[in-house]
Amino acid sequence: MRTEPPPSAQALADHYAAQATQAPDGMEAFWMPFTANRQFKARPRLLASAEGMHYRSVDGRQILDGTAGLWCCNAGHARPRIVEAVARQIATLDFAPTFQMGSPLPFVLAERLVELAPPGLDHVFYTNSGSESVDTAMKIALAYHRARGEGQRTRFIGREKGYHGVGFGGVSVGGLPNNRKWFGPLLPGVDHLRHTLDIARNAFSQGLPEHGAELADDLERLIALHDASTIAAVIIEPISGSAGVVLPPQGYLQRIRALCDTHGIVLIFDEVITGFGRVGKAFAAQRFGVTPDLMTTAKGLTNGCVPMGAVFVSHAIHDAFAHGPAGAIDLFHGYTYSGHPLACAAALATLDTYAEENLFDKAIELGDYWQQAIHALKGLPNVLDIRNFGLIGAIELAPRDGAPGARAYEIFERCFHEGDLLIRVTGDTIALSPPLIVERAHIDRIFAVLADMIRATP
Ligand code: PXG
Ligand code: PLP
Repeated sequence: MRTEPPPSAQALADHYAAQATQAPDGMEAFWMPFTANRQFKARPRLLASAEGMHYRSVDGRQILDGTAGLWCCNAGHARPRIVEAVARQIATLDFAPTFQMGSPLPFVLAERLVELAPPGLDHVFYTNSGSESVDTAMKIALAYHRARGEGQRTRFIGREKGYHGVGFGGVSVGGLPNNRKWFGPLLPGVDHLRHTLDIARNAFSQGLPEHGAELADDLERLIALHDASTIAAVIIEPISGSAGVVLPPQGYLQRIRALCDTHGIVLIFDEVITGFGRVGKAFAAQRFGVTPDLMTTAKGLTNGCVPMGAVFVSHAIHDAFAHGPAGAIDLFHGYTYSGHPLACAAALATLDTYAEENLFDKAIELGDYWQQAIHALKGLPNVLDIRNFGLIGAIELAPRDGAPGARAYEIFERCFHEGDLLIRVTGDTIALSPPLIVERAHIDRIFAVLADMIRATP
């Protein structure tokens, strides 16, 4: 009996590469996340490759990336250092446990990360995503209070319009009704601050809005209602991304910090989007001069190329766990893939790329240009508000009567199919967050295409 020789490694690699760049034969089995599956599969938008500021679609078009993937590819795509580091690492050590075992890279990376973080956030707990970072931070806050003998502090305060990922913890403190209403009662003992979007007073603000710092006093209302002694933590995004870019009014974050300090409440900043250069410093905490006790990150940590998240932990919180006997486990929490070697290699090469190219300065260097370019869309049909900070922007459109979200979705489709531009929409808000390697010519193109598509969409 003759058997075919097995295909060579090279032939197989060619086969995988071809498969990854062509439209797939069947699309039914993949249940796509946060997607209108039937609509998408009837007219797919498929990306095959990426380099620098651009994707290439499976039909061979160059698509300008106006969103850094999903707010994560801050250094742009296929950066050589990162590609090389990940390729070498997978051939050297593909996996190593971090429960009662270790390997060098998670330690090396954590030292690098705490150098970048605001002073005092000097420990790092690894996760695989923003959602896991949020779950982790919430559990650390609870356990911290318990370790200090204040185990009655179990309540969490989130905020309306907040997005903290999709775990039960994150959905419970989150404030987006569609993400909550399907999933039952969620975590008990959660309350929400009012959001800070006030288009009536702040429409077309350039940078941080002037009005609304007093909304931070809403925390006093919740403290009066529940009593501070029951509250473990407040979790907010310095800038809400997913809700369509909601900015903190000037002075708001400082006021929240002061109230948390007065009342012994842990302050968690969710910097999954704002971290790693998006607003002109490593973290929004530094740009705004407000340091939280716990800081959740993911996305830009590895430039989006290997899933990874990290929770930054203050000295005081970390040390509250270090009082048991030497053989006692600090924290009964962790993921199989916490500190995965491939993710660590990707993160280290990402941090080097950010540093070499001074990418954390870009959102300040280009901030005025970006601001002028986006605000030039004021006056186009249906544009109700424009918001910007760092290299983030949002254009709020009037919803169509009886069809909320339809207008923005149509603009999104047109940008992709006709304008070769990737944008992001939530509801009737267009959100933009280009890779930090963006140049003025790209910014010009993003807003020229967008203006055309907004005009073309009744
Ligand atoms: N917190 C914040 C502030 C986020 O923005 C998460 C947590 C969850 O991260 P993971 O890695 O579990 O998705 C996020 C994620 C969008 C969009 O278009 C935003 C996110 C994810 C997908 C889409 O606004 N943010
Ligand atoms: N479910 C089962 C049955 C498991 O054994 C584990 C981990 O060992 C998990 C879930 C959690 O997986 P992960 O650590 O990847 O989050």
